[in-house]
Amino acid sequence: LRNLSLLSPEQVELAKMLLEMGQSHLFEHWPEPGVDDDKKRELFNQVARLNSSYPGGLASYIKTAKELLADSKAGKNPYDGFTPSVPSGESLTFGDDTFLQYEDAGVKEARKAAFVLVAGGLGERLGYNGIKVALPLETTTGTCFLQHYIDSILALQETSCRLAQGDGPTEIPLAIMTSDDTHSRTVELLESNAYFGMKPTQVKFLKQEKVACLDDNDARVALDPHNKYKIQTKPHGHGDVHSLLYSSGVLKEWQDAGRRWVVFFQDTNGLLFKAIPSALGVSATKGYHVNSLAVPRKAKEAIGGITKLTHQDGRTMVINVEYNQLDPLLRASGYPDGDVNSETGYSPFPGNINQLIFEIGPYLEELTKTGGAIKEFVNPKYKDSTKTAFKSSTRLECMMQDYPKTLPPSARVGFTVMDAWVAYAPVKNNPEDAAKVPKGNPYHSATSGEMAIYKANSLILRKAGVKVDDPVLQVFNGQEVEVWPRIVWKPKWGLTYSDVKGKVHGNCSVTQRSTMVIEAPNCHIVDLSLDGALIINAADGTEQVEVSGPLQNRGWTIESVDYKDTSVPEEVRIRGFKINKIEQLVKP
Ligand code: UGB
Repeated sequence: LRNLSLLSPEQVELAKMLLEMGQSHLFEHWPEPGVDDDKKRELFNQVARLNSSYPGGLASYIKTAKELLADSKAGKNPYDGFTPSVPSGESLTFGDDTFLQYEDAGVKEARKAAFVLVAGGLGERLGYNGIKVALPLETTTGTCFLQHYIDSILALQETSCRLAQGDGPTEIPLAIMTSDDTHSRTVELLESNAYFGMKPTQVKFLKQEKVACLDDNDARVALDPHNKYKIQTKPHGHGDVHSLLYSSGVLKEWQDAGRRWVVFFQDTNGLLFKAIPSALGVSATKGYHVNSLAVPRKAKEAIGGITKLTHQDGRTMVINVEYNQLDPLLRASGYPDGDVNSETGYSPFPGNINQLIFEIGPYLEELTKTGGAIKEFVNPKYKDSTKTAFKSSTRLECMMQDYPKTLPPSARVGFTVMDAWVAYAPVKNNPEDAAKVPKGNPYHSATSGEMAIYKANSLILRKAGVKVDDPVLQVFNGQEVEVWPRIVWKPKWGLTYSDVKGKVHGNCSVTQRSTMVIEAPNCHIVDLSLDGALIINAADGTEQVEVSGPLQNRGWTIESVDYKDTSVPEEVRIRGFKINKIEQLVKP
């Protein structure tokens, strides 16, 4: 109390709130006024930040924490009363007529979309020291994820706005959620690369704040073990994106500008823009308020499963159930074997890839009610079975895909399943963990992420009529992968399957050892037979370039690299190979 005079009136109110919420330990140890006064004020500045960055403030955080910790101690299952069943959604086959119709509809709709990249996570599972969006998605061109995302959005913008002939919005905005762990490096990556061609005003940063850690079941806020004037904090999870879009006013701004869709995506999926146009088409055609993109998922694979949950009281929802909860939920609900593959070789529950498309109107309406707060969870690691003490402090967490949990049953929540080869190749696992993934399940490593790009592009060209040789199997960093010809193109060349089909003519073929890089947006491939490396450089965008004939050279080869070899840069080591550029033909 003697210290109260050090604080501003707002801080005094916060101190009272903390006392009421059982947090007196935060300042009980304070020495008399005159000692460490600045540090005491600093603690309250931090309290004010924690209070203002959480919907409902710190009091609400502590109250929810107490409830969730009590539920966790009692072993309460969050899915109590719910029975899981297989939901029905739209299932697309890449390249067929239905797919093409959706793709067409999606491209037209895209100019009314806004994109949101959640990139606040450091990717501890990957064990990479930099920010994940700076990693190359493939090392043939070295294009990083962030550049590829921006190239894709700009390609969508160009095509979509051209089709609209000047009607409605002309720019597609991008919001990037960062955190203290990633913010400055993300800004720097953009600034040092002229925003990869996007206007700086098109990009908005939303920085998420960490939340207070908790020491015990009474939700006593944890002080930093090395600084008794600082509250220990940890990330709250990607679910923060909703409250940030709401509190920053960005969502409202987008709606006022006539936008209709928000498309959320994660930091390292080099395939996702091949799936976005058609998925957006599904949202627009079916009028989905929420559309989750999904892929067939192997039972127990470490991605969430999209599940229909029916409550005893009749409520139903279609929601992602995290992989560690799906199996026990099934076992407790009359599926004694839990999460197992069906005769298709996949789990009947499609895998959530956390690429979500929301319709802005209903989304903003819901956030106006909730302030963007979504259902949280807590995952304390207890010292023993009495569940009275934690091994280390815990905190509340939230996930962006839990947004539909608060929606009324009238909300139109759907999903779109697409083959994984064309929609999902994240880079999440380090080489050691990836090598331990059960055979047949995806590695989700830098190795598999890069090989997936070549496979998808090869298969798309095959569908478009090119004779592409079969892949060979090779092992890199202990992972056996299919090595297809290294075919890479810029989104402005082949944004959609229709674009690709329209630019490939006659009898074309590509051998397995070949590399083909297409940068020129208006390049046509005519009767080309390639055996080696061919680089088609970006000419003036409008200029038509034609590439044809038999082309042969020594090409580019792939050389194994050991991930333990620290003389090789980390982004190369984590994929287990490097590209040796021996000989190539450069056009035009
Ligand atoms: N992220 C943030 O922006 N802020 C945070 O505080 C945390 C993360 P992870 P996760 O695609 O396979 C998700 O760590 O959370 C960003 C789904 O929950 O890569 O383990 C981060 O930068 C799961 O259902 O994934 O699992 C990254 O871009 C499944 O779909 C993104 O959030 C799984 O992804 C995801 O973070 C998957």
